Parts: sequence; structure tokens; C-alpha cells
Amino acid sequence: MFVKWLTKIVFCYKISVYMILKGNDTMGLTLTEKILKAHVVDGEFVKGNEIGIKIDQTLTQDATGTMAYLEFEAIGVPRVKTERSVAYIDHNTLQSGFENADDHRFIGSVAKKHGIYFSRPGNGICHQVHLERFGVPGKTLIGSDSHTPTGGGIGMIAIGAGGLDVAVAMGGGAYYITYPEIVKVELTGKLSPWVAAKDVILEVLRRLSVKGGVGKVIEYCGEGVKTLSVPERATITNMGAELGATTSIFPSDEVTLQFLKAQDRADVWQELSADEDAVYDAEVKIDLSTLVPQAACPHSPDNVKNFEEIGELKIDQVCIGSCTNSSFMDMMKVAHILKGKTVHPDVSLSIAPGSKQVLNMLAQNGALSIMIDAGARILESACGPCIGMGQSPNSKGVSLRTFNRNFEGRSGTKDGQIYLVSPETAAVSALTGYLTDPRTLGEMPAFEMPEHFTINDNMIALPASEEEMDSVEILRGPIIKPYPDTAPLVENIECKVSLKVGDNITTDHIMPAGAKILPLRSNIPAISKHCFAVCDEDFPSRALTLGKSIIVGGANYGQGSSREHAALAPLYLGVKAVLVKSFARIHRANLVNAGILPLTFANEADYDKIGQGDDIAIMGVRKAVEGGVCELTLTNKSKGVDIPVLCELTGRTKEIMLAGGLLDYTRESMK
Ligand code: MIC
Ligand code: SF4
Repeated sequence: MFVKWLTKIVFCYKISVYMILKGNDTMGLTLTEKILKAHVVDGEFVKGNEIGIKIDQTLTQDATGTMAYLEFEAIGVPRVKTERSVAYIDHNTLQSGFENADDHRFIGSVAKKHGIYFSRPGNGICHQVHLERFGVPGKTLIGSDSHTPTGGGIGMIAIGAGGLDVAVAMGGGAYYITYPEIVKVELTGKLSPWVAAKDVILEVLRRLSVKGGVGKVIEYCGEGVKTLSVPERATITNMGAELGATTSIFPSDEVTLQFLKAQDRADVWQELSADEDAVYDAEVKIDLSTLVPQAACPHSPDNVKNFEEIGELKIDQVCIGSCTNSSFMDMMKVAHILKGKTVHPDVSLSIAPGSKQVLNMLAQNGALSIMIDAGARILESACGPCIGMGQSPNSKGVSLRTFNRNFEGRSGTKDGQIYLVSPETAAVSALTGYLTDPRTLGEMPAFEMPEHFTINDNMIALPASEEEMDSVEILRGPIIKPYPDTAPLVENIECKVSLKVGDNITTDHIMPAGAKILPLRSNIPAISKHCFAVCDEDFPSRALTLGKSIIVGGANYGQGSSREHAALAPLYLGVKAVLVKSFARIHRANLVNAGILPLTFANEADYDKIGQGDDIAIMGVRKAVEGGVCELTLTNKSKGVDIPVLCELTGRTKEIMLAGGLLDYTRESMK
């Protein structure tokens, strides 16, 4: 059955490529449509429809990777079927116990056995390294990390997904998305000196909000595109994740070619752009020359203000790095600003260059010495403070970070005040001790992209050959526990509401990260004890005592990270359904994959008719899902009211739900 399914996928892929080559279209296409259409293998290529696309490349990182590879093992395909799959170690690099080191060894051995490239700890942040060494214009990439759209900077359709979706794609299965709306962002003009790519995406976030991109792909075009380097484009597509967008993409042009040449990879380049007469669903225009430095204020990436609006702001900490802003050029600008100066006495400055390539080049050209001399605390090339792996701020500390998320608690303290800024703003502020406009630095020198990057892929371990793979031993540490138990969808859900939360709940609320909790990523029973710790520390024990329950939430529930743990922990705690005003894309998919029913209020106002502790009943659930009925009635027995709720599941997601989740569904398809 599985083989038949794969054959069908390959056949459909060939047909769709053929149709593209024939020029079967009468209407101009956006770049997104061109790439999607060349990859569609299932579903009708019509707006709003669910479509399955062939995936050329996958990436995982270690915090989601252990689970993704356990799932891949459970699927039982001996060798990945993608053109390139890469496993990165970059998140769980603080080794204060055996857990993380064990997980690294597990991932390394799985990678070797199953045909996956392995980027060893120290080689850098997945998105930065993937852009440098593996990204290919026109290809599709899914990654078990929400910032996978960084690859859009080089002209890929690169999408963040749950680990199980990535495991299925590695096994050769299609990845399913809703055919997106496509938003054109037309860039004109050129950035003023000291205004950065970060200020562009902050402007987009200010205009569109953290919900503005849901169900959409953001496609950049216009004359202004040419003025942005690939790493600058990647900063913009990276943080498009904060819009809730499916992905963001730039054309592949001369600038892309120059970048690939400098990485010795010119052979993978192809020119790609939208047709002149492409039709978009919405348009945004940004004149780059009008932008000014901005900051996203606590606690949301769309709480964007300019410095006048923020006023005087004394700072305690500056962190430079993360997959958003850790490229060689970012670091060179920082070094230029720090040269011959000393970090302000009240400020702690940490810098994490994004990859071994970047760090090595800074060491070779002396920029690293400038940073050290100024008093910067140099961290390894990894996610580090961005995921709360060290460098938590002091009590009520004000921290300027070049990262992409400033959700409450993510820095490792509940009261940290995190502002997201460009590297230029971060560096100058580290010297003055206050949030400072980098334009006060005066004339900006011309920062030129190197013609050739220092290339040494010695920290990327190659997979074993087909002959050797059987003899590779999988190194499994004691922390690793299997995927939680699942069960087919039940007929009636009768239980209590174990938790009620508000709008914009992030996956950092649902399943916090940080140095203490991240090492538990391969052990769902252990990590579940921290579920919703930021909102309600008693939730895990309450849910376990209840045995089964539902969660009620507001709008944009599950925004942020791709971590499927935010679905697997509730699954383990007995959560049967999540009822909200609206969901973020990846989290909703993760719930379905875990076999948890995603429900939305038919009328948002009904949110007020249900409270924590209420007894509820939803009858005939299985029959309704089987019959494709999407409206169900939730009876709130405690309040004596009926609430209409929606359960929108299409053909495939319906089958996944009935089977009890994607793992069971995939196993069944293989029989
Ligand atoms: C994040 O930035 O939140 C993370 C940590 O990279 C996550 C993945 C994870 O939780 O492991 C993401 O963005 O998907
Ligand atoms: Fe790592 Fe932060 Fe990027 Fe997530 S956002 S991949 S934690 S650097």
C-alpha cells in the first residue's frame, strides 16, 4: 500500500512538471504558485484546497529531532527518500546532564543509518547553515522548526512543520498545506544607512500583526529586492514566521547567484521570479528609503514602535545572534560598531555567530578579536539565549535581542523585558547603555559581501552507504521514551474543561523551552509536567487526575514554534479536544497529527459561555467526522447551554483524526 502511495506521488509529480513545461497556464503565476505547481502530487490546485506537495529537502534540529526520528523509525522506511535531509544540533547544546549529549548521539546514529546528513554540534544554527550549504532555489523544504522559511531568502518554498510531518516527508510522503493566499510585498527604494533588514520585517509585522500571515505566503518583489543581499532577505523570510505565514519567499536573481558563487554552489542556481501579470490576493507596498530603526516591545513581535515612541530606555543586556541575525555581514557590522570601544559597565553583551563558517571568518579577519576586546561574551554558534539556553536576564532586566521572538518567559525569566532589534541597534546600544538609534553613528562605511566564504564542511557527517547502513548501531540514551499511546477517535467526548486561556497563546506557553525543560524533549511523560507552566503550574497534575479533559482558548492559539511537544504533552495528559476562537497553522496540524480534536467556536462570543472546571459533552463526534459534518454541539452541562462548535477536517485530515493521529494513519497506509 505504502509503495503504491509513493508510486502515485512520483507519477503525479511527473505529470505536474510536464504541465508546467508545456506552459499549460493562461494566466501569469506568482513565484509561489510556480514552485508549488511543479511539486503538487495530490489535490486540486485550487485556492483554499488542501494540496499535497512533494518535498525535496528536510531539516530537523535536535530539540524536535529526537521525536521526529523516533517517529521516522516507527514508520519503518530504511533510507530517506528525499534529495537531501539534514539533521542539525543547535538548540540543546547546554550539556548540564547526560540528556542532551545522549540525544545528540542518538540523532547522529539515526542520521548515519538512514541516509541523513548530520551537522554536528558547533557547526551552527540549522537555518543559517542550511542557507549557506544546502538551500537550492526552486526546491521545497520542510523543517521541524518554525523558522524554516529562512530558506525563502534563497528562493525556496521552505515551510515549518511538526516533527511527524517531517518524518513522513523523509519517508517519501507528501506534505499537505492549504493552497495559500499569496500576498505581494512590493519593495521600492533602498534602505538608509544603519537601517536594516530587521527593520523591514518589523515594519511588516507592525502593519500585518502576528495573525496577519495565517494561511498566506508572503512574496517579496519590486526594485528594492535587488538592494538586499541573500542573508538580509533571509532575515525577512525568517521572521515571516512571526506573521503566522505559511512561508515567505524572494525571487532567485543575480544577487542569489553571487551568494551561491561565494559558497561554491553556483551550479544549483536558477533564475526564478513571478510572471509580470501574476495575480495576488493582496498587496503591501514598502518604500525602503522611508524606514527607520524600530523595536518590537515586550511581549510580542508585532508590538513594534520607533525609538521616539519608546522614549528613554535603560538596558541591562544585549544578545546578538539567532537564526534571524547571525550572518557574516551582521557580525561585521557589529564588529565595526564595537571597534576600539568598551561595552557599557551596566550592560552584559553576548554574541553568538550563526555558524562555524561565520565564526571562523570572523576569527580569520580579526573581527572576533575586536568583539572580545570590546568585552563581548562570545557564545558558541547555536540558538543559545534565543531559546532560553542560558543568558537569562537579571530580575525585571531589559534585554535588547536581535532574535525573532520576545514571548513572555521565553528568555528564562518571567519578568524579563525583551525588545527585538537589528544588530546595528543592538551593538550601539550595548556601548551607550540605552536603546540608541544607530543612525547617530554618522556615516556608514560600505560593507561588502565577501566574494568567497571560507568553506569547510568537515562538521557535516555523511550518512553511511547503502551497503554499510545495516551495520550502524543506534545509540539510544535512557532518557528516550516512546511516542505516547494513541487511540482511534471516540464517539462521545464527556469530560471537564481542564484549562481556559486567552488570546495569542504561544507554544512557549503550552510547552515551555529553556535550559531546564529542553533536555526532556525525548521524554513526553517527563516534559508533560511542565505543560502550561507559564499560565498555570497546576495544570499537568489536574489534567492527569481528570484522566480526560478539553482545553478552551482564544484567538491565534498555538502561535510560534513548530514543537509538536505542545500537542504530545496534552495528548499524554489526556486532552481530547482543544476548543478555541482560532488556531495558528502548525499547531493545529500538530494537534490533528496527535489525534487531538481541533474545534473552533461557531460564534466567538460563545467563548464566554464556557469556563474552567465546567462539565461538557460532545456527542456523536466520530459519526460526524466520518460523515464529513463539520458542525457539532457542545453541551455545557454545568451552565446548561448548548454551544455550536466547528470541526473542519478535510478528506485526509479526517482520516488521520479517525485513525487516532498521523502515526497510526501512516502505519495503516503501509499495511
Ligand atoms: C523556537 O524558536 O521557538 C524553536 C525552539 O526553534 C522552535 C522549535 C522547538 O521548539 O524546538 C520553533 O521555532 O519551531
Ligand atoms: Fe534557534 Fe531561536 Fe532560531 Fe528557534 S528562533 S531556530 S531557537 S535561533
